[in-house]
Amino acid sequence: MANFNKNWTTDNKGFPLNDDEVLRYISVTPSENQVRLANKPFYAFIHFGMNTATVREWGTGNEKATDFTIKKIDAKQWVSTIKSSGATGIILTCKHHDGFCLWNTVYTDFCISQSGFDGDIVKMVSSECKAQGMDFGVYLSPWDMHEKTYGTPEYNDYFCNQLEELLTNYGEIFEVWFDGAKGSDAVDFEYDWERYYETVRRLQPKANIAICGPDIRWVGNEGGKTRKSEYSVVPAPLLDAEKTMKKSQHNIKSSLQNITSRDEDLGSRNVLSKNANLVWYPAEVDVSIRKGWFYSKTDDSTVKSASTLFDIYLNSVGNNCTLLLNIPPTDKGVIHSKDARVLKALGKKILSIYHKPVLVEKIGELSREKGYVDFNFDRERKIKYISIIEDITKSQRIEAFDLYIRKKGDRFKKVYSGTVIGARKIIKLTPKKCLGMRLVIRQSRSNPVIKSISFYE
Ligand code: FUL
Repeated sequence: MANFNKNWTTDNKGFPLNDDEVLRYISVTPSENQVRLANKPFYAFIHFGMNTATVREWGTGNEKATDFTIKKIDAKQWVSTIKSSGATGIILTCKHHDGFCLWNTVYTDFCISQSGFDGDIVKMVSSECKAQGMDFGVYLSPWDMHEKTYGTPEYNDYFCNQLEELLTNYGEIFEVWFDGAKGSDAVDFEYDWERYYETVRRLQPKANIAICGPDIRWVGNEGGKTRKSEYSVVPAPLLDAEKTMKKSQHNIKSSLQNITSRDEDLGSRNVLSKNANLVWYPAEVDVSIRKGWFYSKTDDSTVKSASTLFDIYLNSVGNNCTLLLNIPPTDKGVIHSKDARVLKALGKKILSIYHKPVLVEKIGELSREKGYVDFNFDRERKIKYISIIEDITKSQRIEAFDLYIRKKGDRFKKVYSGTVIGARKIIKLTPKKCLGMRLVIRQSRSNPVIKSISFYE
């Protein structure tokens, strides 16, 4: 028999419901920018540049601008194809580690205007995003294998000058992606992060700064995996996790800090209690549709299926993370038809969840009088997806919950047990006939505040 009398209002699984320590955790809440991103949680990466022309994942630093032999791109096709997947924004690799700039920068000749390509690729893509109602963001690699000032204080000027160009000439920027990757043979060099952040805040106050930045953390892998409990309130030292280690995709072991973005538990009470400073730092899942980040014909057989991508969507967007899906255009300047087909199918799958809810209920703060909430359907339904959204402006509070279906004769059956919720939890059930459902919160930091819960068939 289901025991509904043991819930957060009664025993809270033995954890304090409200004490100073709990108040310390729930006092940590997102910025306006972080809330905005949580409401548009799926966007795309475009890796395109010198490596597309030379068919590499990482350049060498010895390329010449004329090695970029690509003569045209179809930015309209890039944006419309990505839009068909349901993504709402695009982050372009304006400069990858090789240092080649896809815009007409005045600070180096190693850029698109010296390559024989007619146009400014950052302009082309950002304008198309604007035309098609998509957000636009920039990736600018701090590690630069080509720039000769790299490793000296002048490089910080160079980097900030380039940031200024990107953040003033291309409209509104929704996210700035600072990559921590660095080759193991790169010179030791401290980037002036604070100055980089100040530049972004000054020129694009609505942009979130990701990875080596204070707004969005790296989920810790590039394979689309997330944790059982993905927390947004985490210890402040995690803000530096990506920038203090010399890491690369070839050398990913970190021993420099005692908390890393790869740890399984980043935000339980046990972890938080040991840290004086806490921050709101939600995770982003970056994953490529193919094996590599840049296009290579040999990867054509590695394009993930729409079902795999949909599972990644459910595990990221549906697990308190944002999803940054990489789609690398080919050396012909288009998104490959194989990728395009999969993206369209993914868009359909995502729409199929949301298009016809059986029931949407706004809830608000739950009171202590009753430890659970009931939902009644108009008739017998076969529920397949449930989406629960916590009001993250009140922090992330729920730590454990159960879901029951209600059948004829008020018979309840547990169908799901979960831990944290946060910005969005999407639960996928094997569809079971029921007349209603019951949500039981088992453990929470103070009273839960649920924005909404939606049921889909
Ligand atoms: C990594 C880089 O080294 C890869 O080339 C890619 O850009 C990925 C998103 O981040 O750190």
